[in-house]
Amino acid sequence: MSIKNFSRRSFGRTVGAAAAIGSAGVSSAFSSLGPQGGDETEGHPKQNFYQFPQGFKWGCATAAYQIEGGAKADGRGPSIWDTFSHKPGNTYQNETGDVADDDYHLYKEDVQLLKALGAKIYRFSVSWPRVFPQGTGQPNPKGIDFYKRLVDELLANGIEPFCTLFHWDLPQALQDKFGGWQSRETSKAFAEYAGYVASQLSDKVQHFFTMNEFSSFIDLGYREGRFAPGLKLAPGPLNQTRHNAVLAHGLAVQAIRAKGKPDTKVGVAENAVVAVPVIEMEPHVKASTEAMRQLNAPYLTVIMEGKYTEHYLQAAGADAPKYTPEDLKTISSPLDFVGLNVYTPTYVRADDSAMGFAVVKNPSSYPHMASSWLNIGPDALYWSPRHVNEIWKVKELYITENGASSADVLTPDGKVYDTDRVMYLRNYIRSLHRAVTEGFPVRGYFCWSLLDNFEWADGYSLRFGLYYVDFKTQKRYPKLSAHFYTELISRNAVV
Ligand code: GBH
Repeated sequence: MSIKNFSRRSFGRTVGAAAAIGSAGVSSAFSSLGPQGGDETEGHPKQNFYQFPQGFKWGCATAAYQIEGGAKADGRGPSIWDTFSHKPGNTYQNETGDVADDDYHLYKEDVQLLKALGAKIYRFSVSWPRVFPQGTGQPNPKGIDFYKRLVDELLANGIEPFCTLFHWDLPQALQDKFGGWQSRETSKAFAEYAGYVASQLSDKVQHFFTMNEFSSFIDLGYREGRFAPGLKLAPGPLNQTRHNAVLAHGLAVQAIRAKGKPDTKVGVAENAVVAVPVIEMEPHVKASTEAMRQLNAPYLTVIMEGKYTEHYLQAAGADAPKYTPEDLKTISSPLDFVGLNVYTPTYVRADDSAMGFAVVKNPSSYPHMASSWLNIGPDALYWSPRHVNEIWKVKELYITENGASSADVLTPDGKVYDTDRVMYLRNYIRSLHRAVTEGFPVRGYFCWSLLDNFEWADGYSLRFGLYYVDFKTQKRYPKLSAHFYTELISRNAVV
């Protein structure tokens, strides 16, 4: 069945195919809430104020280590997250990604879950140590073959694949040999790997992201030690490590262009700090624009501007990274699009300091989702694309992640009423609608995430999926939010 004649009548049946893994189907699971698809007889408003432009793309995002499992399958080498999660005390109840959602074996069912939502795009990540078990050298044919099969399955179901090359699962061999991102040897190895994947997949994948979220894998992994590889570097080595990561991104952009098919598109997926003005008025708006540049200095700003801000270099002093002018050119290699992962706002006000802004600390009463860091601030999904577009004039933007954790409860009859996640998504996507309506070039949105999964140091204790996963049986159940998202996609409007 093609995606075109994917009517709500056939909807239940499509998911029925996935019922082997326990999904009852989104519509049938919530049939008491009314039909989908929205014709006027069904009591919905005739005109939806939050209508998105035709062709806007909706989908979901995942990451290899969080969903695949199959940790030792078909010659996969260990990653730093295997090592880190297997060391007691590093993750919630010492949980690991050994099995996770077992998507390595269940990917066909998971593609059906995407299709049941009506998703047109899917952002997955490639596990580097599946493809190069030792980080470099001989590729493992069975590793890349998995992604070829996944891509074929997506395309056969009318879903466009978007490929992320690095979502934190660095081959352990490169950590052992070079100290991981502490060395530019790892940056070079990343470019080789990226070029190889592009050469293998770009006949069917048009969009590649180099890295996912520099600050997460560098600052949490090499400064705070709460993520793999669990290091706490001093400021000098830390800044050099950050530099090696953005350099790796730039080298990979060049390698993908060299090895991929001519019309291959390259970008990055970054959780840029989102500076939101405390009040939408001058001078706070102006202050938030400068804050956006300064607060992202070591990552997105240097990628977009080809230089570190003066303030960043001054503040680092003797701890500033060492680099050549050539490095900066490489780091700022032109991109086809920018991906933004958006979760929380950072409030900013104008002040009379040299930089003209101050970050405002939230009171303890500030509301958050199940993850204590996940402060609720829908405006972030307006300001992130606005700032990035106004400051750096990008061609295209994607929201590469947005979503929320809830304390989901599976009822005895297999339902999950995640009203808080629906509230979160509805309000954030309304803000996105404002950004799109004002003309910022956002082309698509990837909800984080398709499935509950291995939430890094939080193990399986925090759930971000549109589908609930029973990790004992690997059964998937559509949550209320899956029903909401299906309806949103089918109307191309916030519901
Ligand atoms: C994304 O990061 C990731 O890309 C994705 O893999 C992840 O599953 C998803 O968010 C949900 O968390 O432990 O208090 O130090 C979002 C940015 C950066 C937010 C790290 C959480 C750790 C907070 N994340 N941060 S804390």
